[in-house]
Formats: sequence, C-alpha cells, structure tokens
Amino acid sequence: MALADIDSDGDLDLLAGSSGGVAVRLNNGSGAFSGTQTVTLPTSWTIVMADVDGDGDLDLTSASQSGKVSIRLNDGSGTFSGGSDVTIGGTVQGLALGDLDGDGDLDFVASVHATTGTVAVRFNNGSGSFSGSTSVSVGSNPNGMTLGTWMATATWTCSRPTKLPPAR
Ligand SMILES: [Ca+2]
Ligand SMILES: [Ca+2]
Ligand SMILES: [Ca+2]
Repeated sequence: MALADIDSDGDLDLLAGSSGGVAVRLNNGSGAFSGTQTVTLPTSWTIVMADVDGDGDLDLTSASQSGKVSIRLNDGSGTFSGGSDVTIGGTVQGLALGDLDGDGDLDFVASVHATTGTVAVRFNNGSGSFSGSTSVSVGSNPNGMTLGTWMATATWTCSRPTKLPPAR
C-alpha cells in the first residue's frame, strides 16, 4: 500500500496492491476516495511512488512475487500506463529508490527474498528505463529496503542562554 499525491492537487491518494494489480483511488481532499482504476501488474509486495522519468509527477514502482520490478508512468492526472517490467528473479520483496550514481535521476535497489539473499541494483537512464546487472550478497531472506546517506563526521554546536529569563 502507498499514500501519495498522484494527481498533484495537494491531497494524498491511495494505492493498494492486490493479486493482479494495484487499485488507484483519488482523494477528494477530505479523505473520501473514489475511482475505479486498477493498474494491471504482477502481484505486488511493495509499492513505492517516485518520479522516475523526471517530469514532476509520481510514477508507480512495484516489487512483485514473480521476480520483477514493474514501472508504470503517471500522465500527471494519476493515470498510469506504459513503463516496463525489469526482471530481477526470485521473489522481489523490498524496493527503494534513490540517486545511486549521482546523475540526478532515481535508481533502485530491490531485495530478493531467498536463502542466499541478494539485493539487485539497477540504474535509471533518466526516462524511467532501468538497466544493470549488479547484485549484492546480503543475509538470508532480506525484506524491507531503505536508502540513506551516512555522514562520516558531524560537528555539533550547542548553545544556551547564560541567564534564565525572568520568572513571570
Ligand atoms: Ca491527490
Ligand atoms: Ca513522473
Ligand atoms: Ca541516478
């Protein structure tokens, strides 16, 4: 499941994975959801919304039981089509997006749930097409994924008033 403003009207819309697709329901601004759109996809484990083609709207990425990461592009109004299915293999369970190679577009990492677990790394060409074959060995049965930047050093400056303000 995911909540994201897919039609850029300022409210959070609802995307729910089910067998055979992802149901898309639009928020009217007060938390009432409507619509009938179902994006046909392999059974989804994880849905992540991210602008993979750099056009300003949130696209749909989904990690599936059938070993694929599926990408469907938003037309700006919350309707999804096109994109591609990137074959990873196994059961892809966790998915996270971030700019891994510093070229300004969002790449992805996807965890393959297996006894000898791996994380697949795929790079975006800037238009939402992903390629690569890098695979990182991790522990058995990896699930959730996240990407973060770790700072090697940090300097903290703390200050406080030398005198307390007068009591009221
Ligand atoms: Ca919305
Ligand atoms: Ca987009
Ligand atoms: Ca990138």
